[in-house]
Amino acid sequence: MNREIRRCGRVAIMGPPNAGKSTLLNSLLGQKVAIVTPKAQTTRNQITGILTNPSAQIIFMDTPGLTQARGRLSKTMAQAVWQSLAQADVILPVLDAHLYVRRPEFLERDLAPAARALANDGRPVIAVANKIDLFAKSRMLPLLTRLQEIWPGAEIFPVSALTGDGLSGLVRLVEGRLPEGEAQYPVDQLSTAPLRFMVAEIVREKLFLRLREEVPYGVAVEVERWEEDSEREQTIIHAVIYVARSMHKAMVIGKGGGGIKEIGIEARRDVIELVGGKVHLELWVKVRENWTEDPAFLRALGFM
Ligand SMILES: Nc1nc2c(ncn2[C@@H]2O[C@H](COP(=O)(O)OP(=O)(O)OP(=O)(O)O)[C@@H](O)[C@H]2O)c(=O)[nH]1
Ligand SMILES: [Mg+2]
Repeated sequence: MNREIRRCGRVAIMGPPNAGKSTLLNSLLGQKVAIVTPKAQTTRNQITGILTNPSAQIIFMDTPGLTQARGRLSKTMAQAVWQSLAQADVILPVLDAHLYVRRPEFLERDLAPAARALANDGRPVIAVANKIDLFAKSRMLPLLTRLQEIWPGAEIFPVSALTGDGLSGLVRLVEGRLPEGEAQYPVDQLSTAPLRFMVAEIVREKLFLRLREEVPYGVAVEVERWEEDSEREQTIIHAVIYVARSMHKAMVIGKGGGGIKEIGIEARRDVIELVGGKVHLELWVKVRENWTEDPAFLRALGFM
């Protein structure tokens, strides 16, 4: 372990769906560990991202967007949020500042409950006002003032996770709020997520980007086979795409298999970046009616 590291702690990145939590995690690490799409409810699990600087190790936990939990899958997603909150030394609520610049009347509704819940918590709260690249600087001050009124216990920090604006300052601020302690992970470790999970997530990202309406929310991906083919010097990966309804299978496969082929091509590109070398990625689609309500299957997929 690195002897210079004096601070180490866990930081929960949490907030409404689509606020840019996963984008923020990836930008902070300078590498993609969490999938990102324009659709709400992309993240389903706690995703750990470890940032090790010369003097501190920050263990970020990206979490699913907080919404009204309906059904078993969304309940397990909510559990991932509460578990992360319980583990956190520092709490990092992420807000879509652009949304609140346009709709200031939502601020009170969205923030006041969290501000109240954490008022006597004692842990540092750094509220990240994200997406500042989307509006004029002149609109910033009124927003930050209002945020501070609603959440007096929080330090408020404006950033753009997309452009990187403000991120180095945010890292310094977070570092200063961490407890003292030695690094908990090797300095070159970026995440605790297994490669199999990351590959399944990459495939799910491509599905989310392609599918419409409710279809992506009934999709799950599991890597079933992972083999190193030493003769051909390639990694063979078989992944199964589960859909919750039989009519969704045809939508994933697409006309003449075109849809699934495109998903395979796009996913393979990212998988190569992740694992290096040659990759043979095969995708199958299986119907599993109502898997989102099946606790045993959810556990098999790695949900708690
Ligand atoms: N313009 C702009 N877009 C952003 C920024 N941060 C995130 N986005 C976009 O917002 C959308 C949602 O980003 P995600 O990172 O997936 O959001 P999330 O909070 O992780 O969403 P869930 O996992 O669904 O809760 C994507 O289209 C991102 O490209 C930002 O700083 N500026
Ligand atoms: Mg996310």
